[in-house]
Amino acid sequence: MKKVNLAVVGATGMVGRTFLKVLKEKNFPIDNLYLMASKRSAGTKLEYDGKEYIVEELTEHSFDKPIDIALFSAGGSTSEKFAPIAAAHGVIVVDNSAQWRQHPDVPLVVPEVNPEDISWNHGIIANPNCSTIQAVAVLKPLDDKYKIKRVVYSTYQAVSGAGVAGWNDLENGLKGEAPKKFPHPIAGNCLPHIDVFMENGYTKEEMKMIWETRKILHDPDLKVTATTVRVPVFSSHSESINVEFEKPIDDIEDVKKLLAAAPDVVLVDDPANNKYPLAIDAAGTDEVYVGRIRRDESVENGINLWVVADNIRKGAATNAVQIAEILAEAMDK
Ligand code: 25A
Ligand code: L14
Repeated sequence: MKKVNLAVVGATGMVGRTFLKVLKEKNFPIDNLYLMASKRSAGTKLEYDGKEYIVEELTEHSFDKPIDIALFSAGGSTSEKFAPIAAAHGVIVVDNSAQWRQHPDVPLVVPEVNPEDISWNHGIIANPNCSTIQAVAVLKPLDDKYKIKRVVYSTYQAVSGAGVAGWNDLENGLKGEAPKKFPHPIAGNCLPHIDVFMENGYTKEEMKMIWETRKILHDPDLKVTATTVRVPVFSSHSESINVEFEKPIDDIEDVKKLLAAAPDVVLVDDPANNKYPLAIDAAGTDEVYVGRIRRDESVENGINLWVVADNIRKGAATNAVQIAEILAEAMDK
């Protein structure tokens, strides 16, 4: 693979630091590495592969130098302003924010699900929402065989999704301190409120799961509903997914077989021995775990699933680095 000039925008954040970890673990072919963040963090020293790098302030001139790929995780407004500037300089941006995900010229990609969409990018590729990534990784092989009719998501999301501030709210809340990031205490609580409320009564996190599932599975009319809940867990999102299919499921064992064979999906489904996916087991790993697979006996062709993944790794950093790996490979040709 050709060595690429890589920029990490938002390098000091929770996701940004994880980019560096994952890049190293995967031995990503880097020539020059540039770390960028807000003015606040400019001058911060970060280590990559035994070398010290100084974080530079992101400006309109940051992409004047030759950069092939930029991994962005600096929030929506930063991506709104700077991703087009980078793209105009010939950089391919892999963006973690929600800013560009629904734009018709921007592919929304989970490499195990729709890698083919990478090729029609116009300089910006969107990384889906963490909750969506782990869901579609599991839904895709089932959709291929049984054709999904309707999906009901209920999520149990870790505080790390809300960055360092979310993490601190749980850590300090466990000591009895008042929350700063969330509107209510998260310790000993569940908050049915992630991102902002929209006019239809859903939260934006719920709507993102709905819109993004349709876009990634290439089914704009797919029936999807969601309730997203913040729970007092540090790392990894858990999800209950109820799915109804067009075609009959003759044998539930076939569903388990399909999922066991799905790329980067791990089947953990042995209830007799108390084995099912757990947030604390998924934390720090790159796979998507699925278990509690059973028929929904209230409908004709339905099943229930329990899906868990590390929201900062597969839900953000790892997925983006996987996209960058495919881009780097294509640059080789
Ligand atoms: O609008 P969105 O898309 O909904 O995104 C909103 C927020 O969600 C997070 C991200 O927060 C973002 O701000 N986010 C985005 N995508 C995500 C995803 N897929 C996601 N969270 C989960 N999954 P974040 O905390 O992860 O990252 C913020 C980074 O963005 C930089 N930034 C902000 N505004 C910027 C900017 N960079 C350039 N230009 C701008 N205008 C921000 O840098 C950070 O890197 P910073 O300098 O403002 O603040 C970093 C400070 O925080 C400390 N710190 C951060 N992480 C850690 C940490 N300290 C210890 N451990 C850490 N893990 C640093 O010390 C520094 O002071
Ligand atoms: O849209 O607060 O990717 O858990 C992911 C983390 C939105 C917020 C996204 C959280 C963000 C979410």
